[in-house]
Amino acid sequence: MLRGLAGAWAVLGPLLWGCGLALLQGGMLYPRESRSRERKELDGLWRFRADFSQNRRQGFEQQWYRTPLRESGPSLDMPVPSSFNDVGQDGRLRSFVGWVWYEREATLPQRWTEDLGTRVVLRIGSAHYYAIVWVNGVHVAEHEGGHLPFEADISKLVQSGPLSSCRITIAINNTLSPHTLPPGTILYKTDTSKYPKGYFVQNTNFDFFNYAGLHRTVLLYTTPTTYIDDITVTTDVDQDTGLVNYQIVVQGSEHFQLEVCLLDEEGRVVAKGTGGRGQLRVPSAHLWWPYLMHEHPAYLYSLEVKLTAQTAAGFVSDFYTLPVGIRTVAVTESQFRINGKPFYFHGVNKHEDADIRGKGFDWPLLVKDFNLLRWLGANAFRTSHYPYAEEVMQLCDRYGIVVIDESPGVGIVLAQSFSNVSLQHHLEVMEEMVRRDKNHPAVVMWSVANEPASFLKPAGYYFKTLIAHTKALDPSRPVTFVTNSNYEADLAVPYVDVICVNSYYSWYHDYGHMEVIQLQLATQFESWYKTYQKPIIQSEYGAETITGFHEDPPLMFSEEYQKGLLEQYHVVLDQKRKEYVVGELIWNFADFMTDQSPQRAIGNRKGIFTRQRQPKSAAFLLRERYWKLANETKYHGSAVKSQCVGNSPFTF
Ligand code: BDP
Repeated sequence: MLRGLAGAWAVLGPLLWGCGLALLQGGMLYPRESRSRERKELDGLWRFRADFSQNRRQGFEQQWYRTPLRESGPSLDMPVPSSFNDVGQDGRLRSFVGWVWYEREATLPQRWTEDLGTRVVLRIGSAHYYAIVWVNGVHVAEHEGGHLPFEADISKLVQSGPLSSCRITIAINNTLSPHTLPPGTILYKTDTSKYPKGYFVQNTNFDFFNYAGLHRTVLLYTTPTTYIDDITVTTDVDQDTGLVNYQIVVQGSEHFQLEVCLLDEEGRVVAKGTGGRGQLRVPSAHLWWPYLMHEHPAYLYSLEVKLTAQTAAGFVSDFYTLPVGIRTVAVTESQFRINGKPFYFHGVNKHEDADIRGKGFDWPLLVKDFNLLRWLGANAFRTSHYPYAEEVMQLCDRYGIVVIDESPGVGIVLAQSFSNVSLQHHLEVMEEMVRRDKNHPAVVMWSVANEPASFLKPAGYYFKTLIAHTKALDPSRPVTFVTNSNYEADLAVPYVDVICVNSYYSWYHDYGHMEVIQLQLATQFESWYKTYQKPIIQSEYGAETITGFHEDPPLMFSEEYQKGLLEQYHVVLDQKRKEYVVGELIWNFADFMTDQSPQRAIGNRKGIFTRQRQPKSAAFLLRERYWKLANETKYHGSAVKSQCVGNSPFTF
């Protein structure tokens, strides 16, 4: 039985998106240059100060945003994008909790400040966790949540006088509370025989370091004052005709015309349309296929949108080009299907994490990671445990790496974190996430959370509401969350389309006893499937491994143990993937930083690559397996060669 809406999509697609869109306020298109749009990145060195005052509020009391930061006290140079934690030598900054202040001046082109037909927008890709923004001392934006972008229209401010520059101040607070996503608690330690007065620690229920700062690009961009605010595209296939449903939102005027044009990779026009909503038909369409599933994976068309509007100042035009992949996604009782063919996820879980920059976006790191993924023969990853940078999603579209897009709903275990306040925020985060990532063909499923206490009573209502809301926002994709609860106790799994299960047999349970893995894993799969008859993904499994530790027979933490554990999992995965298991995602792609604890030897070491992206023995094991799986499950084309001329594993 088809659970997805793929069948009815051709007819219902545009209509359903209409319903979904009504819930979203305004667009969040990725800022691209075009004939009508410019962009100016503000990456580089910013001035920075952490507010070490007792109540962390000195910056507000003294209004540090009113004058240049250097006038209110000493400041440091801070790179953007980067976490602030690991770039300095001050241990207090590494573990700082509270408000930090960033500031820089931006020089603006004359046209931006003088042409009143130009709209100037300040966009912050990610500020973790809570941010307040001022331009020239005037409050322009506030945003909660560290993994999604936000914007402020600053045209009026920069066009109100003879200005050629503007001063941008951003105050960021990394404190996590039971109602933030992810949640956390601040614990005051009041025993004065052990702790100084006012001593507190930030506690969390997730296993990665709470890096903070301006993690992604901060930029200014322009549009005309009447502009393309949002575009939503969904696709379907009818025989060999691709269907592209589009919906465009315009702001600034009610009198406008829209023309859309779909171009293939050679730049040939393959379909045209007019108006704010419609369907383009592409005969003999090239479908967007995942990496290794087809000879020409990740085929992208370009949707060129042209807006012409009549304004008081005359005619204005706005242009925006969106990459479009034509593909379908559907879920049956035992399969995950892409373009009607069974798809098996063989991939990884990742983190945005690296030496020095922490969670700061970095192009060399990004390209290295994608080269490693392709070397590995991985066709998918989960954005554990928060939405990744938009540039990451764009590369997934271009390379055909399939994504399970996860919200920052990680560590929801306290009763308070299931309250209506928390739920309301979580619903809003899903809106922001769907709004940002809805047009990526690589995104095939939303994950609303990782390992919540889904056995607690309030979890049933919480996840029923959250998943229904996400489906209302985007009826075209399945929705899941990742569970580590017992199949009999879990109150949230009834609402998912695909069951994603994490398990750490012979690591956190029966540690050292790899001989029990096969039995326990088979029982896990059979219990879930018997109860729900839904496809299952092994969404995490792995073992802590310190590169260079060798023990044979294998002992925990050695490279041999990691390999041995994976091999035991693979035996069962090979049986069950013939039935209803539709994927396996190793924990983790690379070692990553965590809070300090007796269980963590400078971070989590379950990577198959080190934090510096060098392979452990398990990486070679997995590589062999993934290329074999690719050969078995590919749809089209000759055998996938992992060793071929030029030593490139990527050609067919
Ligand atoms: C899982 C979590 C993941 C952890 C992993 C581990 O989902 O974030 O890093 O365990 O303990 O439960 O290594």
